[in-house]
Amino acid sequence: MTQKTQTPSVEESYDASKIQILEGLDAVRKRPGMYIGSTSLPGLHHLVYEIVDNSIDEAMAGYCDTIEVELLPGNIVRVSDNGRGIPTEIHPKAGVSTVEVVLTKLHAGGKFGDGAYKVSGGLHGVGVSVVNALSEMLKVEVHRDGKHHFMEFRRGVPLAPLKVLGPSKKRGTIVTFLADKTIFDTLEYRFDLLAARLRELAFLNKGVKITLRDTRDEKDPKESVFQYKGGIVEFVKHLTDKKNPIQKKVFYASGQRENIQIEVALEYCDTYNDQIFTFANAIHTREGGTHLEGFRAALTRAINEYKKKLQYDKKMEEPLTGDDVREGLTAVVAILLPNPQFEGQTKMKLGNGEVKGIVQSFVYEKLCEYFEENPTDTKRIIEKCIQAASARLAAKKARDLVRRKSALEGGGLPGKLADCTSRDPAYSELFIVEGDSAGGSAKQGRNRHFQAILPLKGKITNVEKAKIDRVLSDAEISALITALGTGIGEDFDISKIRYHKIIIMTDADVDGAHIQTLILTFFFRYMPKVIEEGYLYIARPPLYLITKGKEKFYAYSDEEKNQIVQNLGTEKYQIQRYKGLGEMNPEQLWETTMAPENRVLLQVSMDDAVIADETFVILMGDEVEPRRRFIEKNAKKVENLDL
Ligand code: 0RA
Repeated sequence: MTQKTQTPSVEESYDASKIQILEGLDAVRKRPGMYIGSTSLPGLHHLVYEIVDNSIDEAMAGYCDTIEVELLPGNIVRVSDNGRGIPTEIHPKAGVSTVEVVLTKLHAGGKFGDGAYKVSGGLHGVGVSVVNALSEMLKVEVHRDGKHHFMEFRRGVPLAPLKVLGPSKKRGTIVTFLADKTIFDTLEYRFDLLAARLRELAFLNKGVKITLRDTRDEKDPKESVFQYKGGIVEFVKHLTDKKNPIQKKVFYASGQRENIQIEVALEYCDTYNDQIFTFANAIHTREGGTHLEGFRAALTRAINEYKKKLQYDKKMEEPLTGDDVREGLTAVVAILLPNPQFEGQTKMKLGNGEVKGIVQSFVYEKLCEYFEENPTDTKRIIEKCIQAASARLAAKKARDLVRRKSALEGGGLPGKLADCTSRDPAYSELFIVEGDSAGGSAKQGRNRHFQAILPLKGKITNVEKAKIDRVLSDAEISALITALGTGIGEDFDISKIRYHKIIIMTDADVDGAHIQTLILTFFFRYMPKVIEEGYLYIARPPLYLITKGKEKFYAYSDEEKNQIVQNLGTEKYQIQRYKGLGEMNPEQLWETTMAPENRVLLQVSMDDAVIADETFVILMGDEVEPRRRFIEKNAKKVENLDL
């Protein structure tokens, strides 16, 4: 796996004798999920990562600087590196080549003996033999000791022993495999998912050049090259690319404490949200864990200390909270440790208890040094945190006011909400509708038993560019929050949500797309749980009405329109292009966009926080085309959802 920093000495070098043989491959084919998590898309991608991780190991040991991943026609994958190459000599215990041992025996890495960081627990580092067992075909080429070696397998079984094809001046390993279609649901690798992980690996392994090439469609080849000399500093710069940093330079620290390697980079921007990416042995710990806890504690403590030291206490007496010091923060925390324990629902939370204190004292020490040496950046950071605290206090006042007001009004719902009669959230839907006129049609056209309508006037505050107190004072947003029933910020409680379908219904024009984006951004930033739970949808009103005599056809895309027109042939028909929801009468709106049996809903999903965040920056930009593409790509089409 992708860990370990210690370069083995000559005596310890990985010779054939160190390879431990454990067991055969039948178990893997019987229960693939145990080894790679699933046999769906994530499991399929895991195969690629498994091989790449071995190449990364070579890079970390200082023997490899170039890795290539190719998606070939027929969904064949090739991973090449210029590392040492898998050892080729006859394994003393097994009596066959070490290549064969590595490719056929479970956990025969041999690289995780004493002294090396190893990944245990979770699904990581299961070994290339698992990939072999789950591949219909696998070929391995090793360039080593001046020779070009070759071996081939079918479902993990060797076709012939390792042979020499000829001389070679190169060094490295090339693995080419075709995943077993009788095991995997799909063999369609996704370029964007692979690219996101390979980019991450390139950031975490500074200097290593990783190329992803896709020639599955020979007519449309794609290629991305990831190489970052600046490592995680460049990672942070990449994440803050479209934002305004307030520091002159990114904070960076690296070092070793006890047997843990720690690397931290951070930068504050004039934004209001935080993004902290944590890694343990190059595994993205999405659920955080002890390294994150240590980092957060150090940040809060160091900033409060310098707030006092630089006499900012006169300006604000209150101590800064964790939320205050994280506002506008982008950070990457990457550690390497022996025997990581991965916990949590998705095994993406680091559990090693000792890590918290070690990371905390290291980061605290390095931050204090930085604050001593960079007074300008330090002042800006502290002032930014103090602003966050003032906004927090103001928002609390505003919230208290809202609470008191709603207590006075008996917890009343917003005046312009036309609520449904159902009180069962699982059955209730909220349509967020652009404009009063479309809102009027929707109110008349709906099924009032389970459909509620909230018309929004104009454009809501762009939450990307506003502080929480301004966001909360936006009348449209506060009506939305009240209608949802969840509360906001520290009050937020998903279990109080009043509707399990929240449907954004806007015009199919530029303004509509903008409003849609503003609403999406609000949920993404302030109520991501709503998206994660799968409660957020986008309605797709038809673009065309085609009438032939008394018959009506609705088309939701240009292709559909063309299809309908083609089917009608030379018959007489009329086409009306809908410019807005307002052009439809209540019955039409119901029939085309609201009725569960006819409508097209897109479920909004968040696949990867990094991809999502990047795209939200695109979404907030002025260009409509990338925004439309994003929405189409990320919204899963769920037709006839209620049937
Ligand atoms: C076993 C031992 C050594 C390297 C590897 C396996 C190895 C595996 C893969 C898979 C893809 N690329 C790879 N590169 C290396 C240690 C080699 C030595 O001691 O010379």
